[in-house]
Amino acid sequence: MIRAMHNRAPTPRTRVSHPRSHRALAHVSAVATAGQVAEVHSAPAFDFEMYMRDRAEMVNKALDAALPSRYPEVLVDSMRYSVLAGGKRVRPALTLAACDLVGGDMATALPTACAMEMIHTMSLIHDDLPAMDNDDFRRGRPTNHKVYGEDIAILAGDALLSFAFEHIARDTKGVPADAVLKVIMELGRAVGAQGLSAGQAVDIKSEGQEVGLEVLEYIHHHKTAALLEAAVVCGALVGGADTATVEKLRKYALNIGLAFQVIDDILDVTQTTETLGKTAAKDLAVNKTTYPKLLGLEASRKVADDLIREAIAQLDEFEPARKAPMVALAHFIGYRKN
Ligand code: GRG
Repeated sequence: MIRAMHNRAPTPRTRVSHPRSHRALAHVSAVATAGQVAEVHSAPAFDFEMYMRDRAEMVNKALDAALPSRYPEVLVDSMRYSVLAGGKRVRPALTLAACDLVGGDMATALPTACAMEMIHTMSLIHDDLPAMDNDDFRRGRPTNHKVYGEDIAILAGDALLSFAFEHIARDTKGVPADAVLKVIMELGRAVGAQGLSAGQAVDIKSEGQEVGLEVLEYIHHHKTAALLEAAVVCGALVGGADTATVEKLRKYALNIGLAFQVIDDILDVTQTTETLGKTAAKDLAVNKTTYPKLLGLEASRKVADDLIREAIAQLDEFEPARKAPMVALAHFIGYRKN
């Protein structure tokens, strides 16, 4: 059902009543039984902090080695400035975890994981531009265009986007060519006119407008969930997953993807700029429609909880120890503070 919402174009500026949209989400809570939730909470001890530190270190090293570092310095400095500025590294962690979950060799997924982070960073650079969200602060430092100028920031984003695909195609080793092709197709779709670009276009054009839940879900699915979906699905493809498993993991990803943006909306009004590393209360300032604005904080929190539960329910067939990282990543996304 989430897949159907993902593909369907909303009617812009039509207000959809909350009850209908809530019915759409109602099955979410029904699917995850109390037993499943209990199983998640009693899963074997798993040190998520250590896991993420380890994954971030692995990805940061690989990014540093992969990113170009020669002439023209201004362009490569600008690319490296934003990519190596930190960030939670959730998308590459998901790619590596999905590959591992389906029995693949994580090393083979490292170029794809890095590509996810390059494209994510590229989207942040462009999102922060004056023509888009016009932000001065990202990952705890001045935004790319504040340091390098708008012209170079645009080019750094362009270069990161194309380099991501080049990196996957050239540096993925030990994976059948047809799986690499599928990865490139998934990623291309996720960022194009049916993915991030679409979500961003509708988001921008909806600013200051009366927007209902259906349009908001369209924006969140495309602007945010699409790349998280690609991160998980591409990790599974590199790991050699069969179609049924890929599609299960896609559902997991679409649920955590929507939850990610619902939580982002909540954090915008509940956290400080310092905690977020980006300007807080920005959605309010530009009168953006968000989940808290449409539903209130408590109901938004419940939507996120239900989505996380539904995501975890997709992992039923895997043993607790094997799925622990994917379960912990879902929890982290649902309960993060920045
Ligand atoms: C990729 C072709 C292409 C176009 C991009 C600008 C744009 C079109 C889309 C904007 C996408 C965007 C910035 C969505 C917001 C997603 C989001 C909640 C980002 C924050 O992610 P975190 O919290 O950030 O993972 P860190 O800094 O931790 O990585």
